[in-house]
Amino acid sequence: EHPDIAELESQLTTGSEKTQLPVMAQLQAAGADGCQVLQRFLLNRRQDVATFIDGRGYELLLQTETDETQTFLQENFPAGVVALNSEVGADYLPLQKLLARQQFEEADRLTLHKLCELEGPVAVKRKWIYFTQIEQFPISDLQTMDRLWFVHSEGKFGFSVQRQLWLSLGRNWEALWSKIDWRTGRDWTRYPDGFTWDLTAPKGHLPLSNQLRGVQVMNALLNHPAWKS
Ligand code: UYC
Repeated sequence: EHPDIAELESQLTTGSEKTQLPVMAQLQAAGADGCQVLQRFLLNRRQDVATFIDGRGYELLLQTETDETQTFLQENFPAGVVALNSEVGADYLPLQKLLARQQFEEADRLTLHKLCELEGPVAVKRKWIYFTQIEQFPISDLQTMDRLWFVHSEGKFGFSVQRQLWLSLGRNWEALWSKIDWRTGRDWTRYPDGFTWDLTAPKGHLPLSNQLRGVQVMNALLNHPAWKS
């Protein structure tokens, strides 16, 4: 039957995040009227720091692909819902575009590339970062990438999520690997096909950090001052 748009709107504005996620999907499915509610909702929240609720709303409108929603996004959120801050003039728009479409595998590769760029041209060529350089990486750049992952994964992915899990496991790497499905028993998960490139993955599964050369890169990333405020 016809969903009651007004009822959904009131659930959207008063509900918990857990309620808001399915309500947003129902509004999008309800067509133009529902999408207008989503648009108003996003506009009303845009003074605040974006959460994964804003990310989901943005994604749903993006998926709608009507002229109205696309014009709305272009005019009001041309770079998405996360501020793409960088201290070094890096462009995070391509990462935003991949994550907003939940293209997690491509986004993971691009994240690795952006980290290499933060180190410099030698790292870009080498295709992996050297752990001693990581503490020099700008806070705002790491926070931007983390926020993009978090906001476009219903709060599941990102370095700060991995850090929280790692701390909650008493900083035990072995425990973290199993928790985030990077290892099962003695077997490392195989790149890329063993990993789960969608939201059915466990919390903290992405982005990846290749452990082939040891844990120092991951250790330096999760200990960066970006997560300590
Ligand atoms: N890979 O196994 N990985 C690669 C992971 C390991 C290996 C890339 C993560 C274990 C080789 C990414 C895990 C291991 C290559 C990841 C994982 C291993 C490769 C692409 C679980 C063997 C290069 C970016 C911890 C026992 C050959 C990059 C190839 C690539 C990520 C092997 C993102 C999280 C110890 C040989 N692995 N990696 O850095 O396929 O090359 O290109 O971590």
